[in-house]
Formats: sequence, structure tokens, C-alpha cells
Amino acid sequence: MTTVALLTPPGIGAIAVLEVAGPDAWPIVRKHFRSVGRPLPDSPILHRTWLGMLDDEVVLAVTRVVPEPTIEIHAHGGTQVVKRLQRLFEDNGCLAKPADERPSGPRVPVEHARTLRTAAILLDQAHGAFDRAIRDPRNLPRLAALAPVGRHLVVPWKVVIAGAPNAGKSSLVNAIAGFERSIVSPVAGTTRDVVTTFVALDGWPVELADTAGLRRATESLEAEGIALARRFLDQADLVVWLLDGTDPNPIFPDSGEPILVVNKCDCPAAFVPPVGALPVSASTGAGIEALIAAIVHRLVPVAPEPGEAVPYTPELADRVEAEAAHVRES
Ligand SMILES: Nc1nc2c(ncn2[C@@H]2O[C@H](COP(=O)(O)OP(=O)(O)OP(=O)(O)O)[C@@H](O)[C@H]2O)c(=O)[nH]1
Ligand SMILES: [Mg+2]
Repeated sequence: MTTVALLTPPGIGAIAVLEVAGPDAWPIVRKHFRSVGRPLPDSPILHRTWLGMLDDEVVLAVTRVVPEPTIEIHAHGGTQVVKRLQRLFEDNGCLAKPADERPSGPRVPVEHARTLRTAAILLDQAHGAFDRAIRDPRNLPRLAALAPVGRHLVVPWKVVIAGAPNAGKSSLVNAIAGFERSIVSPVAGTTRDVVTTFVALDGWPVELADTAGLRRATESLEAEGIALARRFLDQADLVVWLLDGTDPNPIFPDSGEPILVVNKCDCPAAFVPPVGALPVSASTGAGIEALIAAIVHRLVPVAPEPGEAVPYTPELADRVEAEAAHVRES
């Protein structure tokens, strides 16, 4: 049987590589390929390449002749080009090999990783780390402990920076991001919309949301910004609540378990900081590294070792947690 398989990951890339393998691979390629240089010989020659047209412009490369001819077709990477080539070979009697022949679980979405660290974890799973581990029920507790990481290998964690107007929320986002993402001004009520910024914290993908200062607004535009901020707070994986260290009447959070931060520690304090609050200065950068470490610790209490199994999609994470809970209760 002659087969056709996509070797490159699905999705848009510069180049896509298809492999046609089997007894009829060479006759089918010869029938449809128009060389722009030397013509194709009657039989494939190992490691020989040709440039030409096969529906679109492609490079042919013979990668094996025994036990069966195997030809790589390097084409432009658009999804339509790939689909047309796959269809051409299927119409000529080739069997389409699924891109994903992994025995259990969905395809590993390596191409959607946003950071090197998450890409490395997803690659470990593409090489079978999770598939091997899930076969042994003794691994369930550890897999369940890594489920929170598994949920965010592709989708960033949402961290909302909240607090009173003028506390320094926008300044803090800029200090963490390392560039001027949000407008900073001494006027209370500067930020109206929610401004999101993608950052990698210790290699983990995080979306920081800078919000409108939470107070009783006197005009409707600011009130809308505050309502939007509250919606983001409800959906956040973590809230960083900023207190203005120079404000004698700071506003404290009314619910949740935020990381409490006292900003403007470069100025004399106007109140005794609450126990456990982290002192920072968004202006000088003091305390920012410790704050990033605290955020990472809350988001990723357990990090996988290199090569370790991780349930790599939200669905697998849910499944593993449910199975681990079931085993604990039985
Ligand atoms: N001394 C000092 N000033 C700061 C610090 N962080 C922010 N500021 C100042 O505080 C003022 C308010 O800063 P913003 O970052 O705009 O505060 P915000 O919380 O985003 O304000 P709103 O968007 O209005 O809610 C600006 O004048 C900043 O320069 C700090 O660490 N130290
Ligand atoms: Mg602001």
C-alpha cells in the first residue's frame, strides 16, 4: 500500500513536508510532477532532489529506495496547498496516514506554545511522556498535581492588577513588562479600559490585565471602566492587589485571596503595612523580582521536571484530576 503523510505540524508554516511512501510512490509522483530542470528518471535515485511543479512549486527529495521508495515533497506551507496535495495523492490511490498516530489522548499542540518553557514541556508529551505515565495508576497523584500547569501550556494565566486609583497599577505593569505599555499619570482615574499585556514570568505565559482604579466613580466613562475591571477580577487566575503606601486611607480588597502589595516603598509609609504584604516600588524597581517570584509560586506551585509527564490539555487535566479524586475516595 502506498501512503501519504504530513510530516510537518498541522497549521500554517513557511514550508510543509509531505511524505509519499510505497510501491506506487514513484510512478504517481512521475505522472504529476513537471520538472523545471533535469527530467525524472524511470526509477528513484537515493538523495537526488528536483525542483518543479506539483500543483504548486515544490522540491522533491528521495529519502529511501529500499525497502520501498519514499519521497519527500517540500511545498509552500499554506493549509490549502497542503490540502490540495494530499487530495491529489489520495485521488491516485494513496492511503492518508493520520498526522497523529499516538495511541491515547489528543494531539499535542506544540505549535501553540507561547514560551520556550511550555514548548519544551509540550515536546516531552509529544515524545510520549504523558502516554507512558498514564498507563500506571500510581502516577495519578503526581499527574493531578501538575494539572494546573497542563491547563496553561497554551492558554496564558490571567493575572489582574487591581487597587485604588493612582496606586501605581499601570506603573507596576510597565515595570513587570519592561516597557511602557500603559499610560501613567498623577491624575487618579487615568486607566479606563482594561489593558492586557502578554509576559513570560520564569518562562510561564501570563496575561497581565491593568484595570481602572476601583472607587465610586463620578462620571459614566470611569464607571464603565470599573465595571469592566470587576468582570476581569471575577475571571482572574490570580489578583495582585496594589495598596498605595503613601495613602493614609488605602483601599483593601473586599474578597478573594489576592497577593497584597504595598507600592511606592521609595517614599515614607503612610500606614503600617499588613502582615505578608510585599513592598515594591514600581518607580525604582525595588521588590519587583520578589513579586514576580510570588506570582509564579501562586500560579505554579508544582513545576514539572525536564522530561516529566504533564496532562497537556485542559480536558486531560480535568480527566486526571477526576480519576485521582476517585482513587482517593475509593
Ligand atoms: N514615588 C513613586 N511614585 C509612583 C510609584 N508608582 C507609581 N507612582 C506614581 O503614581 C502616580 C499614579 O501612577 P499610575 O501607574 O498611573 O497609577 P494607576 O494605579 O494606574 O492609576 P489609575 O489608572 O488612575 O487608576 C504616577 O504619578 C506615578 O508616577 C512608585 O513606586 N513610587
Ligand atoms: Mg492606570
